[in-house]
Amino acid sequence: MAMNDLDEQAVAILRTNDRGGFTVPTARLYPFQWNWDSAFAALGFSTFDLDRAWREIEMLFEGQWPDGMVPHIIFRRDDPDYFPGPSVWGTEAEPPTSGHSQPPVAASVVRMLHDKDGSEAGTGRATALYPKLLAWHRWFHTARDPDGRGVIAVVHPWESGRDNSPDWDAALANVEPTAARSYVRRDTGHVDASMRPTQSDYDRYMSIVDSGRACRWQPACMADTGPFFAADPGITFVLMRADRDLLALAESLDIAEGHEEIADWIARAEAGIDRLWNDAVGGYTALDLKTGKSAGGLSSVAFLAWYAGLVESARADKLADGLRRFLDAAPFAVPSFDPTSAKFDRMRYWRGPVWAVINSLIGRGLAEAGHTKLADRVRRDTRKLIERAGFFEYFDPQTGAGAGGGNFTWTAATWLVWASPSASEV
Ligand code: 9WN
Repeated sequence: MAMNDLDEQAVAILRTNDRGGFTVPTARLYPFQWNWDSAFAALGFSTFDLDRAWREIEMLFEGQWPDGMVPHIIFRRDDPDYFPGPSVWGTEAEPPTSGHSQPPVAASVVRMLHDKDGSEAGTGRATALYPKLLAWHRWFHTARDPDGRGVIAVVHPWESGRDNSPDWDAALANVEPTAARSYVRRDTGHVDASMRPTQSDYDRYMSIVDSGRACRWQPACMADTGPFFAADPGITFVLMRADRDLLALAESLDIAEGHEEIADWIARAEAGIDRLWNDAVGGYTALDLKTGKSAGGLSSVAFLAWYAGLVESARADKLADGLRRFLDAAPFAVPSFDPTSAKFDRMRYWRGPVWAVINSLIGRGLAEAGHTKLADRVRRDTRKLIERAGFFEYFDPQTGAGAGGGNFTWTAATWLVWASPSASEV
């Protein structure tokens, strides 16, 4: 690809955040390997160093648990810059890890790497990863959907990757804040507190970690006795897409194992997703499985329906109207929460800011479904945000200002693979 200045900066960010085969999301604020950040990082590396791209995913799977779960953080060693560190999670895993997962984008990434890498070595690496991916997806479909509803739940807002989204407000309000011990947050030492979850959120996050540790992070115990269990449209859509990509990968690798099982998961999800449709808000919303109540507002992950391959027409039209409403209300696409809602908060993390990685998934889905105008707007805005503000963790949808951490791995990776004028991926 013909590199421009920002391409070069993005490559430098990936190189600088490289810790020897895996990247950190950004120095200091997030000093370990994070699950979905790494998958996106691999896509970024694939634009200039395929070997390094594969390595990122292989190192992520070094943290896989015997039951198939791939944790949301692999610590490898402790670092006082982040809380909660490995001793708080108490997982006894080796290498040390957190106790729950994160959105499973890796299979989709592995499929893309394999398509790009025509070499025999690449086929070998994809073949070695396939059973690990299959085991992880199986874990999600059982551990996080124990009743076979066809929707995937999270045991902690951190598992959704969208920590303080209004999607979790009602379910989190039912969690008793931790009273057991005092703790010191590190995140607000790196980033202004107005751009982070509140103290009340953190007290509840820690309370769920305490209950997870008491359950030794066993899924059945967490689903039954944990204080938080909510179906997530984000993970449900990401996994639906990842299942389709995993099946396509198996076919192109000529692997027979898993075909029927994956096809069943897809069919179950296509039927189950109805449970998350919320006619009042015209979109798919989170569902608190403890109370049976739907979250009352629309998050940007509802617009991953196209990425997941759902094309049912009446609903798709409503969703497209919802997306237009988001875009009319905010100069920069796509706010993470409905900008016309009272809960919208343009600088506070997952309550309003734009995230480049989410945009790349929404944009890809829209383009595949033939919504070319909307897809172009999402990509154009992402490009503009990065050109104006730099490689920030997230962006204010009203002013375009960058927020959260800087020199951010997944923003740089998304630039290289999708948002840059020189990017070849759709
Ligand atoms: C907790 C690393 C991660 C992302 C998440 C994002 C944020 C962590 C935190 O940072 O979460 O996992 O401490 O705030 O919400 O999506 O993977 O970039």
